[in-house]
Amino acid sequence: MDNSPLQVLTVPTAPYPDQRPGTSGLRKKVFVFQSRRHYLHNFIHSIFSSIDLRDRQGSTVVVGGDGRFFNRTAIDVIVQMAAANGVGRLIIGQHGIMCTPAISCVIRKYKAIGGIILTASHNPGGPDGDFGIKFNTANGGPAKEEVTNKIFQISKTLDEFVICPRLRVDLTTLGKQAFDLENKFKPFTVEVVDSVESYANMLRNIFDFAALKDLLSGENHIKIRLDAMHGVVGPYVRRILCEELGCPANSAINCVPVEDFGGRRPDPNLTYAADLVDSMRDGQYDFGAAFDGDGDRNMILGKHGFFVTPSDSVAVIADNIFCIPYFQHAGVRGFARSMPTSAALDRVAKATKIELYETPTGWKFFGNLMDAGRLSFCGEENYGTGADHIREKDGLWAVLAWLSILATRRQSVEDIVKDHWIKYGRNYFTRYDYENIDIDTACEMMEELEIMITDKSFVKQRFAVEDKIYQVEKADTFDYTDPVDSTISRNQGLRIIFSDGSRIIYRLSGTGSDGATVRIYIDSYEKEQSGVYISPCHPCLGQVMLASLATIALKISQLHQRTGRSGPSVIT
Ligand code: VG1
Ligand code: CO
Repeated sequence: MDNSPLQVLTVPTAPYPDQRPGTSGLRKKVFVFQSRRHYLHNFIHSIFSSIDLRDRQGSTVVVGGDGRFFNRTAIDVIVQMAAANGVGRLIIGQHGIMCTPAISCVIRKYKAIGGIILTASHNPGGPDGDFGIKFNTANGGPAKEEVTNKIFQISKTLDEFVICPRLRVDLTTLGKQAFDLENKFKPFTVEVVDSVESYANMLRNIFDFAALKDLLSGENHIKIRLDAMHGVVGPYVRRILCEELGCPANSAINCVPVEDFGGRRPDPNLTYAADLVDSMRDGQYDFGAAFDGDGDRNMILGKHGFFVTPSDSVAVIADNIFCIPYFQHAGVRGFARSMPTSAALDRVAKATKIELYETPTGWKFFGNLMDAGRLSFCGEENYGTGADHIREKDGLWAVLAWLSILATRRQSVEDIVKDHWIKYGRNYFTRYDYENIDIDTACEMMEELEIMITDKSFVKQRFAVEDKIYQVEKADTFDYTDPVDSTISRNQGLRIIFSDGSRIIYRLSGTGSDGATVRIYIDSYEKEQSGVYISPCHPCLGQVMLASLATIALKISQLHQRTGRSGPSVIT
């Protein structure tokens, strides 16, 4: 065996103009990574170069992914490039697998300078699907815009990268591996860690596992069904819910991570997790949940597939937050939601006199508030829920939060949600996604809309659909000033707010890989205890209730005329 130190090579390369990270990382079709020479290398080099050399030398970095196609190839390259870039130690999940919340946890635990997460989250996987790279910083959260802008700038001018091409790491065996590098005094080490352990330990300190065990496997236990959608969360569900909390093995489905997620989109919503909803209809299970590819999102269902909208889910958890021991000890400093998320949480914040923050879409904005000790619990309409135990949204945490509420209240999911509506009134919410729209068409629409709605004459305009009339009260582009460091993030969505408090929001997604995705978010608030709002929660009731506003949203934007589409790709 050749024991000579590993050579560090400098390789010339040409920059790419399109490596701008989106809402959470860089996402592209797999073939882009495969077919464009050094596409992956360039981006990884840009990440390392964005970190000051003094911080990078000898530092610890965490690496893991959701197991999708290209994950393994990417990790091999990252290891070789981390070594060449002066990183001292890599901590990698066994087999290169680790869910996004666990990576956030491990970054914090080992005081790493950051982590690289190989995932395109809920986007499809496999050779024809998407691949993605998220970069998280020392707080465990997604890199802030200042950092992602720097990465992008570097990627546009890069002309070489460094790599240790002969370095080979074994990701199957737990433990440390050390490598001697040419011109380096200290060996470069790779520590392959159990992907679940640190994260499970953390959860044990947040929740009352004895109470959860009783709920799930005690004498009067409830029956649950969890769908990991062949994403990374499967092994976590098995170890924590089945082995430790005693759920029977058949309560967890699709728990083996596969490279193409079984050909399905690992997106926990009523469209892509329809199988779970169907399997719950006959009332066999009291509680159901699904997760996305990288395990940071969750969808919550009650018996018979009763659907809890993510905006309601965050409000209900907030209202029952002291069912979770962590908050009994740590207290609650603040709540937050992303701007397009319904205002259900605001009502809880008001009633409990807890500060409420409204941020742009994307978890990085919450992280800053958490680091400053101003935020404890938050969520997004897009199936993201989480707290300040880490700096990412956390799918399994949300499930254990709900189960803690069930264990304390011993009521059904449906009763808990209905009680909530009776107490606070109900926020209806729906979202239309138009995927794969021509980028120029989408940008032109947003620009024209902005001009139109920010014109003084737009306020007070009335829109009528059938017998309903809505009058514009306020319209603007959402610009956010971070309350901690005063950083301003502009153009985070266009808002039209009507005099009855209902809203229409237009926003371009930052996570697609092909063309543009236009999102239209619509919500309204109903305080009266009419028959409608206590009637069984039909998953689509929000859509029915908000149909007039949707018509107005399409009329104002002329989206169908502009794009030739006759309807959205997905309705939430
Ligand atoms: C979407 C969601 C947002 C989420 C982001 C990353 O962003 O709307 O709530 O934080 O994805 O989630 P966008 O820009 O497409 O609307 V994940 O699970 O991809 O890390
Ligand atoms: Co995700």
